[in-house]
Amino acid sequence: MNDTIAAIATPYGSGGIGVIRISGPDAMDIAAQIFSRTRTETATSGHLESHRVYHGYVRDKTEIIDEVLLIPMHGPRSYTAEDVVEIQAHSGTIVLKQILELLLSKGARLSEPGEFTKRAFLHQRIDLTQAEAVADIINARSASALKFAAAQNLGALKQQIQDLRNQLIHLLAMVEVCIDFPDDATEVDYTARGTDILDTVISQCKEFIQQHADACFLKEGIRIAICGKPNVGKSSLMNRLLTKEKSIVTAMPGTTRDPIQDAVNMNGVPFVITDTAGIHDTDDLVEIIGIERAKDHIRDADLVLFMVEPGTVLSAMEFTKMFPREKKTILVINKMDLVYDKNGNEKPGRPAIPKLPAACTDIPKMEISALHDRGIKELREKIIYLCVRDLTMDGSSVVPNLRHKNALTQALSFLTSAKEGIITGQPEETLAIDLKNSIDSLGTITGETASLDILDTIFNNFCIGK
Ligand SMILES: Nc1nc2c(ncn2[C@@H]2O[C@H](COP(=O)(O)OP(=O)(O)OP(=O)(O)O)[C@@H](O)[C@H]2O)c(=O)[nH]1
Ligand SMILES: [Mg+2]
Repeated sequence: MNDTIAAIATPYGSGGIGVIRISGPDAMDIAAQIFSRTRTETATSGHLESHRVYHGYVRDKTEIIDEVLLIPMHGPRSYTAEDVVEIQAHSGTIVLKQILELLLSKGARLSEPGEFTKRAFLHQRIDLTQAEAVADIINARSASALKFAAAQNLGALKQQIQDLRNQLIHLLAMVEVCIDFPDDATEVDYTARGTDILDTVISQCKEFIQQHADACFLKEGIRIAICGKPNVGKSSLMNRLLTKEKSIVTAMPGTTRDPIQDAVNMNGVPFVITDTAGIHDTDDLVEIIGIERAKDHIRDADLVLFMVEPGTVLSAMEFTKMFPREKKTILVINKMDLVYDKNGNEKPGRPAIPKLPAACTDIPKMEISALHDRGIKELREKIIYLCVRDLTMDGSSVVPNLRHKNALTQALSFLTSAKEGIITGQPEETLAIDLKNSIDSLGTITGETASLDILDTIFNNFCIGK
């Protein structure tokens, strides 16, 4: 962190304004060498005051590259807690690149991905959960994911993990007094207080792990698989839900072979929808492979849309074999335009509406026409209701990510062992080791005890300039 880094912070391509960031001990000096406040000056004369906006020019010797705004921020009141300068230039690939190259020629180094945020962490301006939330905010694909990321960025998870750690540190202190001063041990009875603390921390860790399970799909997208026999209109429904022509639709059964996948945002909730090959008995090798892949997607899906068309008879065996009872499923009866005309009157000689086998009548049923866009809005509402109703989360809730969950699980095993140790009256030394390990596991979440490997994994996933 002894050098000064620079990067283009805004996306590649043309736009209104592009931002270049510089951070480090020489940020002010380097900026002053390429920036002048008037057209006639060749460099900045005088001191750049912190948190002011300067209008001026970036120049390479005598040649003006761009008219810019320059914002100096003296550390620690900056994003990285170091001296930072942001230059707002016109956003074109060449102009930003030229300014960046100029900064590099004056002694700045091109930053690595996530290096600005990593510096903010290393200077202890933010903890690791807040740093991760920065990436989550940038990558949020839905309003709900953004809400959780924003809460985490403000320190919601950090605060709660620190509280748990502090309780354990307090307990560890009591245990260590007993180890160091055995004569006074009778005065420090940690048994009752210790069990209370461990119960509280254990139940909170379990709750966090559950919250991860409940809500991680809000970040990654709820997985929906559309499946059924060939030609029932699966691809037509896929295109309706995506509101674009992604899957090929033809009157020929067996049109879709490879699974087709795309993401869509419905009511602020992210979904990843997969259209699959029609499932039926076949000798066609390509179809057989497609059907196997369809089954994989059904197995992995959070919700299955099982599609049928009027005239189909559903056998209980076929149905229950395909859908395990615990799998969320909606029976979607498509092509209802063949049954009713647009005024809702039955058509003469209409095909029969499929009925669910007796054992499965609790499965929700929706009638639609993908071709005529009927019932799609209601189907969307049903999907959202089924997938999101169990979540009772407000803006202050935290959603631990997979890394946090793994650390919590590890902490939980040490905590359970510590509690058993107290109950069975194991030596204080063993108890102290379990407590220390659980404190360390929780510390990896906030970064207090995180290894370099963990830091590299986290920050390498950032974009350059953040
Ligand atoms: N009448 C009517 N026809 C429909 C409807 N939805 C789809 N179709 C037609 O049914 C045929 C098959 O549609 P697809 O969407 O390709 O069906 P699929 O289930 O993806 O078919 P495969 O990929 O071959 O398994 C096409 O001719 C569609 O126009 C509907 O709601 N009503
Ligand atoms: Mg298809």
